[in-house]
Amino acid sequence: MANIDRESSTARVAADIETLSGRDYTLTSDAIRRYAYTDVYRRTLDYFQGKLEELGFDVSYDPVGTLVARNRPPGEKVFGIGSHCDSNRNGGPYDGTLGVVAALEIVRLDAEHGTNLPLQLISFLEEEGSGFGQMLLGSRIMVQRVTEDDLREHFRAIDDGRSFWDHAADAGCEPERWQDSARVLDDLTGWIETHIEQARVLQDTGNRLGVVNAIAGYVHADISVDGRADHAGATPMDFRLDPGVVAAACIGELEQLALAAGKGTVGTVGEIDFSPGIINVVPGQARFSLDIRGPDEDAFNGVARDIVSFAQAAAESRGLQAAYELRQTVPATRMDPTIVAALERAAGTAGEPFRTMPSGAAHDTMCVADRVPSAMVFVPCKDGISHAPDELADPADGALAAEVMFNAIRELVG
Ligand code: HGY
Ligand code: MN
Ligand code: MN
Repeated sequence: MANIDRESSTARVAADIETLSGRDYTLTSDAIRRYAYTDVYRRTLDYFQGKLEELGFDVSYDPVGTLVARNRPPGEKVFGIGSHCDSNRNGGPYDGTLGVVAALEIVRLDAEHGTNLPLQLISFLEEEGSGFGQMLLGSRIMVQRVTEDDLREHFRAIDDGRSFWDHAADAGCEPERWQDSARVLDDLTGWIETHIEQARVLQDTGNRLGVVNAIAGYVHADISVDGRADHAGATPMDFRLDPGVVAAACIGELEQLALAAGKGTVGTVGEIDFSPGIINVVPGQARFSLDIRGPDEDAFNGVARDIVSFAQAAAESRGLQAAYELRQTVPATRMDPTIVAALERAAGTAGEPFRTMPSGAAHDTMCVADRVPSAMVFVPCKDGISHAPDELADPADGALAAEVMFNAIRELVG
C-alpha cells in the first residue's frame, strides 16, 4: 500500500471543489446548476481537461460530449474511474463533482507515486437529467439504452423544448455517431465511481466510507389527467371535471403504496403542474412526475403498476381521463463482488471506519455495470442532504476515497 500524504491530498480535493463551486461554474448563485451544453458546464469540463492534460492524459469526448481521458493508447486495457460533473437544478457542490475530483486525485496520486496505473477517467454527460429531464442520459447512450428516435425526437430540452439532437449538434457534438459511444467501455477491465452517499447512514453509524454492493432500480414516468378548465367561482362543485383533485389523490396514494411495499421501496412526486395554472380557474389539465425506486424489482415495479391503475380509476370515477407515459426505467444493479472485495481490503488497510452498503440513489455505474465489472465508494454527506445547495461533505473523506480506490486499483490491475 502506498504511503499517502493525506493532508496534501485533502487540500487538492478541497481546492478543486472550491473552484468548481464558483460563479463561473454555475448558472445561479443560490444553488449549483450546470448541465449539458451550457457555458458553465463547458467551463467545468475545460477545468478537468486542463488538469488531466497537465498530468499527461489524452482527453477526448464521445459523440454527445461525455469526457474521456486516458493514459494509454486506444486498445490497451485500462481501469475506469470517474462520475459526472453536471448538477441537479437545485444542486450542491459535491453530488457527482466530488467523484470526478476523486478520480482526478487518483491520477495525481499515480503521478506522485510513479505507479503508472493504466487509467481511463470518464465524466458522464447529463447524469442528473437537468437539461432534458432524462437521468443517466450520457451513460444510457453509452450502453445503448436509448433509441435514435429518443435522441432526435422525444428527449427535449426543459429550457426551450428543442431536441437533444439539435442541442448536441449546436454544441459541436456528433449525435449521428451516438452509437460509437459504446466503444468508450471496450478497454475497461473494471470501473469504480466515488459519490456522496446522499443519505445519512454513514454519518449516523460513524463511518467515513461506504463500499457499495448494490444500487436501487427506478421507474421515471409522468401521469397527465385531462379535465375541463372552468370558472373557479361560478362552477358548482358537482359540476366540475377537476384533474387537480385526481392528482392530489394520487400523491397520497403513492405514499401509501410505497409504505405498503416495504423492502426499501420509495415513491416521489417531484414535479406537478396545472394548466392553465391560474388562481380563479379550475385546472383543465394536471401533469405530475413519478420517481419510484427500490432494491427489489418486483416491489417498485408493483408500486408503479398500482399507482397507474389507481390514477385511471380515480379519473374515470369523475368522468376524466388519466394517461401514463414512461420516461425511463433502470433495473436494480448488483456490484461486482471481486471489486467490492478489493475495495473492502483497501478500506480495511486504510484504518478508517467503513461499511458495505446499498445505494438508494441512481448512478452512471448502473449503466457501466452492464458491460464492465463495477463498484462504488460512498463518502458521507452532512445529515444526508443532497439535491440541495446545503449539501456538505468533507474533502478529507473524498481524499480518503481516492486513496482507497488507488490502492484497490493497484491490487486489481496487479
Ligand atoms: O436522482 C438520482 O438518483 C441521481 O442523483 N441523479
Ligand atoms: Mn450524482
Ligand atoms: Mn444527483
